[in-house]
Amino acid sequence: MITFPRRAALIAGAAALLAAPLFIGSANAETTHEIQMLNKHPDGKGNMVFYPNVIRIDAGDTVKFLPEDPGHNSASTRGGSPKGEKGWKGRINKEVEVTLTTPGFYAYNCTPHKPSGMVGLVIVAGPGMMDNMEAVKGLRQVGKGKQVWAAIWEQAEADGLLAEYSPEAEETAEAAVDETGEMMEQAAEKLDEATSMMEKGDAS
Ligand SMILES: [Cu+2]
Repeated sequence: MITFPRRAALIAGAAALLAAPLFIGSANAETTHEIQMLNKHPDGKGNMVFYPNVIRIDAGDTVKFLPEDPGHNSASTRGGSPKGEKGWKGRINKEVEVTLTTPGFYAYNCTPHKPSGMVGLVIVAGPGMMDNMEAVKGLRQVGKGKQVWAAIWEQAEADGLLAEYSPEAEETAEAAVDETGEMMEQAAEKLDEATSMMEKGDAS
């Protein structure tokens, strides 16, 4: 019979094995990304901010803008979306949710606080994503927006968010997901075995 500490360790180990690959596997699914609209940056980096103000997502993912503080909205910046994309215009104090299917660069701002630097960038990875990069980078910003816009692009560059979409990298990621899927099946089998061993132990 399996003693209690051993049984607890076994269950904890199996649970960890099962939980970790599940998390990796979900990276491939369509995801919702949240961006807060705030009066103050949580780390003191200025007032009137989108947080975070630059993200890279996969085509088909959704971005949700949350009105955490009053007085803000999220609206596409004119000329700041890929060709054929109309963009969005959220109302003040309202949550707005957009699903972005066309790869490329999307500039947006808060209508009342654009001159205060409340601007942001969403990068949608996929084929053809680079087509409008220079156009969006060169958008004319006003007031403090100029400074924030420059900082956003520096940050994006530093974090590797401006990298061209690569199908090879995508395939590698998919292969890794397949591999973790197999690991999960094996772990599930082991868990079944362990459970039936425990049940036998309990019965004796
Ligand atoms: Cu605002």
